[in-house]
Amino acid sequence: MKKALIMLLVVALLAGVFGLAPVRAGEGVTIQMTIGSTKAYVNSKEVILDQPPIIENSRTLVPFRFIGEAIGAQVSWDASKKAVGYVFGDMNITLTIGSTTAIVNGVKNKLDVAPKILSGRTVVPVRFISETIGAKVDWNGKTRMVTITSSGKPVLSFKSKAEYTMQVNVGPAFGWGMGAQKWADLVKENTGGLINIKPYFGSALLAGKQTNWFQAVSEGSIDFVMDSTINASAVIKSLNLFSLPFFINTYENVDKIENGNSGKQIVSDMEKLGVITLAWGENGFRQLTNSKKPITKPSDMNGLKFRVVGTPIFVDIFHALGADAVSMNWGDAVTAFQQGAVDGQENPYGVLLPVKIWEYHKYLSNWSYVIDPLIVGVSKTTWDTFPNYIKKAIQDAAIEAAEWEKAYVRRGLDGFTSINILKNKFNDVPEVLDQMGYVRHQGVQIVDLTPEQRQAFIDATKSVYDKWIPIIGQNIYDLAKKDIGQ
Ligand code: X2X
Repeated sequence: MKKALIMLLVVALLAGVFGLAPVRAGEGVTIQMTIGSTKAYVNSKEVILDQPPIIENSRTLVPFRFIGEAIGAQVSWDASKKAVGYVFGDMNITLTIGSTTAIVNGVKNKLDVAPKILSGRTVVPVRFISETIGAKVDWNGKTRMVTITSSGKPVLSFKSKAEYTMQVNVGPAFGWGMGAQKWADLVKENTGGLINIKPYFGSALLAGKQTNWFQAVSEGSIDFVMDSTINASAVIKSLNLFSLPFFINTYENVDKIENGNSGKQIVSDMEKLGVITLAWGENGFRQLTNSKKPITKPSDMNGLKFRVVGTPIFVDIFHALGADAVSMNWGDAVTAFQQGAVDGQENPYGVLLPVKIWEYHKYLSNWSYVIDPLIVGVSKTTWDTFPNYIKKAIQDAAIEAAEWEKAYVRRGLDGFTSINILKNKFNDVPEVLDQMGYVRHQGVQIVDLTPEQRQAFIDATKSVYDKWIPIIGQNIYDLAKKDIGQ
């Protein structure tokens, strides 16, 4: 007892000499550091750093021992592995010089920038360390100061559920379905089997009612989702932006909207109702197919009956074009094609190939009238149960799976861009690289609209804009136009 007291005194004295007030786990702390400056502050007390913080790839790197001790972690250095270790409560963090993979309690997290040695001093990404232990990080761009606020409370141990559910409307043979499986597989791998997500294909948890996914994920009765924005657009009105006919015409513009201010607003609309978007996937630009005749102008659609998703804007679009529209779940749609209960439908190439559309429809018009992104997301109820390192592992996997999935469904439809991403980044060369050519080869007559023909469709669907922009929100529409430079 006495010995311990003396030890404590010695430590306190030494810390006083070195100017660092020791912070024990359990105590709150505020740490301030400025890029390029050796002066740092721990609870307002000045500390001199042996290496000033630097910025690399928009991330701040700071001396590893300083940050560890300042937050109250036990710090270690393994010279043979060139690895830095932190123990904070029940959390064990390992970073390795030159590696963008950090290990937290056996779970892999991706770093934007690797730890490195600068003039003999090891520096580590400060945001990662801080957020992993649950501290808040503020960056002041003007003063170039990073402020870390930690409650000092070690994170409580986390217990995972045996299975987390994932909603997916299509089957596992679709690019979208494969993307969902890839996400689940990556999460399992990166968490060392701790997080086990099971995709329920064909909207199995919703009895096939694809337009109910948002409600289920919002309530937390389904944990994860990789599903179409169309299937959520009856609830989240701003999602109808993607279904405004002939508005978003290129892959470049889809990406700009998703990553732009309009996309952020839509994500925030969903988050308010308890669905968090981790990445954007893609179903694709939707094309028109039918069993009766080539369609080059709106009047060709007169008297034809098309299956559409059960979300109101689609009925409006088809009625504006003079066609008959029937809302139907995807699970019933294929039977309807088979039996000829409908004459046509609309879906992207990524769906047309696996469903073998040529067995039902011999005519296709490349009209790309709407784009159908996928939400790669999670219920807020579920998300809030995860410590940061689990969240990070799940988000890293979502981004990777979505990048693969987008490239897979776009392959051959955007020149060589997506084919090259698949090959170079994922070492993946799918059997069919030319999706359109493949469908044509199956005997489908494919129509490409001339600019004049396309204009006739645009003109015929103007009324949809008048009705739907106020529903979507004029502000979102304006933001989207700005995002794509219109
Ligand atoms: O039902 C459809 O058409 C599908 C598979 O594309 C969607 O889920 C939106």
